[in-house]
Amino acid sequence: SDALVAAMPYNSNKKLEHGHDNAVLPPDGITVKPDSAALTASTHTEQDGTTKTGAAARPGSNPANGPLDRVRVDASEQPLTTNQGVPVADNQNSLKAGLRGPTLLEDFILREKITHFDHERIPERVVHARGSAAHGYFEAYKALTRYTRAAPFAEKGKRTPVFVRFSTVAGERGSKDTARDVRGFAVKFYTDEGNWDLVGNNMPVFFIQDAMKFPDLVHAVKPEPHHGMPQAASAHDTFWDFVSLMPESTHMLMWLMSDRAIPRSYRMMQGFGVHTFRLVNQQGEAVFCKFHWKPLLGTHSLVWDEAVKISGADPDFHRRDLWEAIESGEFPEWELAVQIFTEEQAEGFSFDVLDSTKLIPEELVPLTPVGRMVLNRNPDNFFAETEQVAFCTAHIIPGIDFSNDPLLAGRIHSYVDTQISRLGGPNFHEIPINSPLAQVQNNQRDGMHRQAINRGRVAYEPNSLAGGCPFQAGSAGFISFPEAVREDKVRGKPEKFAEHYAQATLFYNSQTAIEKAHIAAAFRFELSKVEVPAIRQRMLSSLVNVSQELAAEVATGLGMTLPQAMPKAIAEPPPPQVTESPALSLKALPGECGIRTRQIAVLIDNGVHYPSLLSLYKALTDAGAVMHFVGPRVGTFVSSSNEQILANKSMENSPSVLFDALILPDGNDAVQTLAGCMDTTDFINNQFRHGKAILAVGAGRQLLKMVGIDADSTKANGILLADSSKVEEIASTFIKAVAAHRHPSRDAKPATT
Ligand code: HDD
Repeated sequence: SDALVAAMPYNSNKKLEHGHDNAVLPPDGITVKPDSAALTASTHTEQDGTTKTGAAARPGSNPANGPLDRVRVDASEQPLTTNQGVPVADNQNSLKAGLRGPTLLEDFILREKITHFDHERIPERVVHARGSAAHGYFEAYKALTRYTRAAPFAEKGKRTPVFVRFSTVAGERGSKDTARDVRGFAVKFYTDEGNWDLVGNNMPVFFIQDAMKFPDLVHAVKPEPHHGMPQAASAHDTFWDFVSLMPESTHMLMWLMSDRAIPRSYRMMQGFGVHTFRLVNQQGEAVFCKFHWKPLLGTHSLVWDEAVKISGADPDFHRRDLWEAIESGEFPEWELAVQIFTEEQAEGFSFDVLDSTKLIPEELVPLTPVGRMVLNRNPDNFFAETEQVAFCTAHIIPGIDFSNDPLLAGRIHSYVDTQISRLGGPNFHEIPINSPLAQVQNNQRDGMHRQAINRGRVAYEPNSLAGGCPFQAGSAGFISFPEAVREDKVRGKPEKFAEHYAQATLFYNSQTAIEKAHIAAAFRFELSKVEVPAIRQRMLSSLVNVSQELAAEVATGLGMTLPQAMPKAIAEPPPPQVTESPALSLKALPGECGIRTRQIAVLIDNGVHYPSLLSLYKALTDAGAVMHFVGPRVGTFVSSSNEQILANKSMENSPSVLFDALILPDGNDAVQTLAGCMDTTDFINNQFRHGKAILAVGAGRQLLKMVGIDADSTKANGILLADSSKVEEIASTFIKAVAAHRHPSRDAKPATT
């Protein structure tokens, strides 16, 4: 019979999968078990843009729609074969001499299958091993030809296909998504003039100034080499030992201890190219530039207690979130903005723009929006695409050039180099996800796993036998910006690199009170895990240089007295031009303040009040939320008026940290049974503690009372009460409360200042 089931993400890009009747249905409010005709009607193609809320992908605007077709494999209605294409008769039994006899060496089918399996794994990335990716496009708002000849910015409305991989840095491939960590934000633009990789992070600065220190940094943060612990965490002695001895890392530590390091979603974080790059126009004139990605959904984060609990409940939290959003047609979107400035301007700054531990405050150089990026298609195959994609900072195109940032210099080498061992040779550019849409022709030949079949007998230049082809492109090709250099060869740093604290202080001073409290709590937590007291002491003495207030709070949290400030590398630092920058707070980017894709849990049990539930369900799904009925178990429940409701989640398999908001529905019997269940208490308490919106309807109010929440006194803070007859009126208030993301005044630990 018909049942009320929660809105589930559905994949409109893919054909109906066998055995998944309901799973592919669109979240169009109440869904009833469909007949097969209705099911077919609700399956859409990717080109059918009207069925999705995001912008429709233009045919061909995803690289996977065209060139990748060549390598796509669909086994539907096909027989099983070996790798040589030989049909396999029996995939259950190896070839034996008699039913109970030895297996024969001759069994090439068994041996091929096992051999391939034995070599399925490739080395994981040495950093950023865990990640998730998606296809999409970049669209230019207007021509940027005044500054750059780079193909993606050639004209208004031009679309360039992209593949984007988000990642954590420290954890291994199978680690959790919600670790406190920097997030990678790597974009591959498949431009007309070759691939451009903008390999950035969700923080605009970095730990170190020179690539020479990168292996040290990574060795310090990775699990300690003697016992391989801790996984995906910086809260251990070797990390804090290293960074406390490297004051240049202090600014980045402020970002890492802030809520930016525990984003709510990849879709809700910024991206930064970090380094200063050059834009070069057709006339060869150059300006400096920094790249910024701004999420349309705004910047939102988890709270630490929530992040810790999510890592147990769903280690794939961010991967799932990105996947489900794209599958359901909620395409994440970012705006690309640039900070453009000249070399002369840069000379006047109190910091050096070649120093990756510094950002350029927006007050000094404002952001110019130049385009938007939409991710509208999930990969078909995780390994082939997400794992094998190779981002390299060396991949730039005409119109983009490097600066002399010494960190960037090391990266230009490192990325290509690492792919050679990770992907097994110099032909990694031929793996479909890495191959440019632009035609490749040169005299490079052979090597492991070569795919191209180069014709002719000429593989050298100059040649006459091939008419001189392929010929040099001259001014149509990539020309390095002819920067004049006349210096001594030295190992050293410019003077301004020695100033390590001004921007750490700028960052701290630009945070709201609650953000500051979270930073102090994060330092407290991380340093509390450090076992050697001298390391805690040294870090605290460095923090004194950032903020006396912050250092004192952390010291109190660790039961320590405040040490002397660490001596600075530069006695009289140049006075900073900017001392507060509101753009550095997460609050600066609230985003579209709706509730699209927000996950809302409704606790249910037998006897729940149906009409009020239905009304809320409709209002919230109409606003774009994803509703989940969560019961003491999964399966069907019966309302007080005898309707069936299907719980797709249980409190056991989906604790409340996975949801953005909670509804406690009306219905005396349901409330009585839920009240007798320990999971209910944890469920409500965590939602409350983490500052999420809660709506209690009718008898549902008793559940709040049961866990000791005085709803009347906290009314203003995202706790809403309503009678069953009034849910329609409360719905819009509840939507606002969910859209606020969090009600931090309820954040009891750490205490707000
Ligand atoms: Fe790096 C991966 C970002 C400094 C060496 N890095 C990697 C990825 C991102 C970044 C997003 C993952 C790309 C993907 O999804 O496949 N890295 C950064 C940023 C840095 C930075 C924003 C500073 C501004 N990295 C950095 C330095 C070096 C490296 C200084 C070495 C000198 N990074 C690598 C690497 C990785 C990598 C070893 C590991 C896997 C890979 O490249 O493909 O080459």
